[in-house]
Amino acid sequence: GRQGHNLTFERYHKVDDIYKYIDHLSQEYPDIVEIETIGKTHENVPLRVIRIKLDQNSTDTKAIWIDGGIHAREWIAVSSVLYLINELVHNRDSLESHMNNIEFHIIPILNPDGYKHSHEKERLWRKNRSKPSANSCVGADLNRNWDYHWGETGASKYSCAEIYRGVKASSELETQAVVKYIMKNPNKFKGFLTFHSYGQYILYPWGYAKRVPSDHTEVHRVGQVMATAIKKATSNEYTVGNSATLLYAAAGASDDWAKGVAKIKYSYTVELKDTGKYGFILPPSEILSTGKEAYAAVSALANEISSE
Ligand code: ING
Ligand code: ZN
Repeated sequence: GRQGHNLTFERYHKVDDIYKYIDHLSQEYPDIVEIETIGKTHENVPLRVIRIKLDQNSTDTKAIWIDGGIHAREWIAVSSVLYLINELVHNRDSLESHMNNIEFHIIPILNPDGYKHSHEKERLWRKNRSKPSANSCVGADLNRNWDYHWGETGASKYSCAEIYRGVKASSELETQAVVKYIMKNPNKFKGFLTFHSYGQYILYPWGYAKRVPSDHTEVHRVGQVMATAIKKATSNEYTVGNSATLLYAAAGASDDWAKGVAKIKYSYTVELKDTGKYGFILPPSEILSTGKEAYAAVSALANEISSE
């Protein structure tokens, strides 16, 4: 396209277009964007973190982790994180000042193999595309693979299951890449947001059991601040609460790992639109407004974190 990439917020994009957009970012905004390849998938696709720091002179090094597309069929999570990136780089001069002090470490598509499969073969595919052995089914659920109470409630040991936990904790390349990256500098990260769909929830640990962390009062309050910011942006309601209580217990989710192992205080799973009318097959006409919700949540979290 005219701008050196084909990305729009009018439709869902294939992996190649998304990667071209990422390449374009580092060329167009070399002063604020840095790209790092942190690993590769089973199908040899690179996993790239996009680091955005709007004020390079800021000495404040608080960081927020953001990922989308850990589940293949949740396309809106990918496009919303792309929207967020686009907002940060394009409107850098008009954004609220607290956005300047935060480093954003972003992976818009954490499960590109699964996403590709969902685009080309099975729309409702959830897992990645790894194959642990000749007689096993394809795919592990990347949100059951993390090394914190791994394999307990709400995860399956059967490779054919939708919620297959993997052969062991952190068995999957996508999980390993993120763990290695965050654990190089865990203290730097004050927030962790993983975008999913659907349901319109802001969920916080623990997922492994109906238990809440000792600092849940503050974690809940900041979740509520994000929900309020979303409401202000689009008038949509997001419900805030503990994931195991609001949805179901599920061990091995990434937000549990982020809080339990990396010790990132503000760790959330955000379930984007909708509440069930279209579910995973959200029409492309919803991309822009859902992106605005993701941006509102991130900006609210950044504000809380920068003033803490
Ligand atoms: N939902 C999440 C899942 O992995 C979740 C919900 C997150 C449950 C964290 C427990 C802990 O099942 C989707 N849509 O994938
Ligand atoms: Zn999901």
